[in-house]
Amino acid sequence: MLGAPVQEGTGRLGCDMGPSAFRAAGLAGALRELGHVVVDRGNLAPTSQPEVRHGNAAIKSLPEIVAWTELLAATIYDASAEGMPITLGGDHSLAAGTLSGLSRRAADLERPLFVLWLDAHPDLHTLDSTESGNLHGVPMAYATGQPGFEGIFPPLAAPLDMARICMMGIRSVDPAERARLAAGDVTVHDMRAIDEHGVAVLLRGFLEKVAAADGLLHVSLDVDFLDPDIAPGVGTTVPGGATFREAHLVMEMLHDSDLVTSLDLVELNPFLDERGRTARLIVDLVASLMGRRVLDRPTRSH
Ligand code: B3U
Ligand code: MN
Ligand code: MN
Repeated sequence: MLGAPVQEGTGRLGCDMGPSAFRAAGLAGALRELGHVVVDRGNLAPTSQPEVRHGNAAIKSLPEIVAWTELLAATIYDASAEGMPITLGGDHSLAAGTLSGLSRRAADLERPLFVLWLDAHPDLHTLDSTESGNLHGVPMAYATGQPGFEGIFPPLAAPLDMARICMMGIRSVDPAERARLAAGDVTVHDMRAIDEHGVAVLLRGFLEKVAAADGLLHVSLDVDFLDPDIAPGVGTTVPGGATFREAHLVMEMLHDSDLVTSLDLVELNPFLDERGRTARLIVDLVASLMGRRVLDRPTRSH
């Protein structure tokens, strides 16, 4: 576990308390109860900020986010050699750093990196296209090598192949992101697809691809993937998100696949939460991902 209390990527304060809330909700204990060895490395903090600038005047806190990206890229690269890094956010801009570090690890291992992006948003803005200027909206564009990040963000060992990304829960897409998704071959299972087919069928198809390619699998879980009725502790609530059971089923299937090699938990804002219920829900979801199950034997899928 690594705390990354970055909040400058959102339009509001509070995500910096995310790592503390995950700890207070019992994340380490829940994983130890399942038999895992858990090491909490505490919270990271960048020590200096680069002098970076961009012509888009809307952009907020560019030096802070670039500093976090550099720090996380190096830290997650190292941590991925030792075990399964779980990055406790912090806002989703931190995924620029984790994906950068993991793409370097995947290149070293000569294994393809796959990403399951659980989010209401694709976070596929470039520095030029973001209108809000909130840099939690850009990590996917950076990680997939979209133009305009060069010389500002750290260079990637290899850009993430769009064909190895699966997004689930998507229900808020800006026009520039829509155009990028139309041009690339990211698999996008929006809420309509989930309603129509169910999460199990959609996720199984992706997991089969990861397994067939002997890939690394990074899971990036944005709290707003979940319906705001069950997960109010997030700054960008979008109605119509994943239900309690859909989210647990995704996590249970991920556990059974034995493919997940790293995890981001992002966008929890404890200031907006109701007595820790969102933090506790995320802890329970991570427990499902790490092996908690209803019965002491695998659940039969047929
Ligand atoms: N796409 C919008 C909204 C947004 C993206 N990510 C979150 N919100 N959490 C933007 O500001 O870029
Ligand atoms: Mn996000
Ligand atoms: Mn989101």
